[in-house]
Amino acid sequence: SHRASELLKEATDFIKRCYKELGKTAEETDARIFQIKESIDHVGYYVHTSEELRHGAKMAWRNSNRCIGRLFWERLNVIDARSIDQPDEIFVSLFDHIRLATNGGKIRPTITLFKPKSDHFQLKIWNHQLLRYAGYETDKGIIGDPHSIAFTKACMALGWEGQGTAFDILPLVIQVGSHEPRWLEIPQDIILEVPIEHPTVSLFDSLEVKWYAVPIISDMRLEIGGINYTAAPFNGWYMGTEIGARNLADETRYNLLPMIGKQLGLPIHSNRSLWKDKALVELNLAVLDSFDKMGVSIVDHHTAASQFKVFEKNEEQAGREVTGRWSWLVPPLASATTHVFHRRYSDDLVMPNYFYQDKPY
Ligand code: HEM
Ligand code: NRG
Repeated sequence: SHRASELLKEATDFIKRCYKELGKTAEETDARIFQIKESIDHVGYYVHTSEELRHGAKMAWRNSNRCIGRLFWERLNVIDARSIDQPDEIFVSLFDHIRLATNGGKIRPTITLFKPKSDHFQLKIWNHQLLRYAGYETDKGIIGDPHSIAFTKACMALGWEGQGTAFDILPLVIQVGSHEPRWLEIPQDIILEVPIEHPTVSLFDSLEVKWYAVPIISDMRLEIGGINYTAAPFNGWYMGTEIGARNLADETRYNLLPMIGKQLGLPIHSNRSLWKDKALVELNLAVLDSFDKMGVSIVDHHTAASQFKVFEKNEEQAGREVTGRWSWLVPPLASATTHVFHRRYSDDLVMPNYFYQDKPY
């Protein structure tokens, strides 16, 4: 069939690239491709070896055009959870992921791979990230993270109730096949959070601002050699600006700059006072200093850009072209002080890779 020949083509492309990078012989490569062809002919799919899975997930990180953290692609910790398909066990592996990745603050880049999508099985994780704050629309305006409003409503429709604070951690929601989704609260003791405080001045009046330690993207699909891992939560550590220049600062997110401007005594009615710029710098200093004080891994944007430069050099030496999306790679603060600003990247799609998927709610 068309589907089978498409799958064999994707698989063959992947195995050739993967086995070459792993230093395997032409005989091994050909034998594996033959075996995959047989499998596709007989059952319509094939199963990755753990070595293919491990390297495929790393290649996909290396090919993530919007990611500035790719220098460390070879150091991805890959957890093979393909033997698991029961909701209770799935929740346990997601909790394990949070605990192992958090590692007391010394964050380990980690991915957990569940059974890929097939005619018989499909796992969907509804959460955008395993750890994320709820957002509520109230009479007095939005409380919490506006980014989470739709998902928070879905959780509440399933029977979840939040505390109603600006920083309620959402529950995990998973769905197997067309069964009803199931939700479970994440145990407090595996959630690491960092109170954000400036080393010398009070930025937030009486509001207690915090952020969670580990960004674990859980709504993307990993495609390796034509096989679709629809549940493949992955994490690295934060770059400070993600929190300090976007999550806490965007007008459509926590929108804290006006409060900070007032706290700092800046003339917030004059654009030319550059009060937003000053407030952003102090907020970003506070984020980095707070993570440092708690011993939680985080990278500043200058260091991240230098690391990305090393990645570019490494890739050139390996004979691979670096693909990238400029508009995402350029940090949202001090952009032109990083080399990324001053060069171009071609945004070509290279496989394997991570993809967005439709939201189930
Ligand atoms: C995007 C940094 C690890 C895959 C990003 C972004 C940053 C970043 C700053 C842009 C996010 C945004 O603007 O919203 C880092 C750092 C890491 C890291 C500092 C530390 C190790 C990883 C890992 C993977 C990965 C382990 C996958 C295995 C991606 C992908 C995107 C991305 C797929 C695009 C996400 C989207 O489109 O929403 N990364 N990353 N990154 N990163 Fe990384
Ligand atoms: N900007 C998002 C997270 C996106 C991915 N960033 C990473 N990924 N650092 C936010 O929550 O702010 N990672 O895998 O480390």
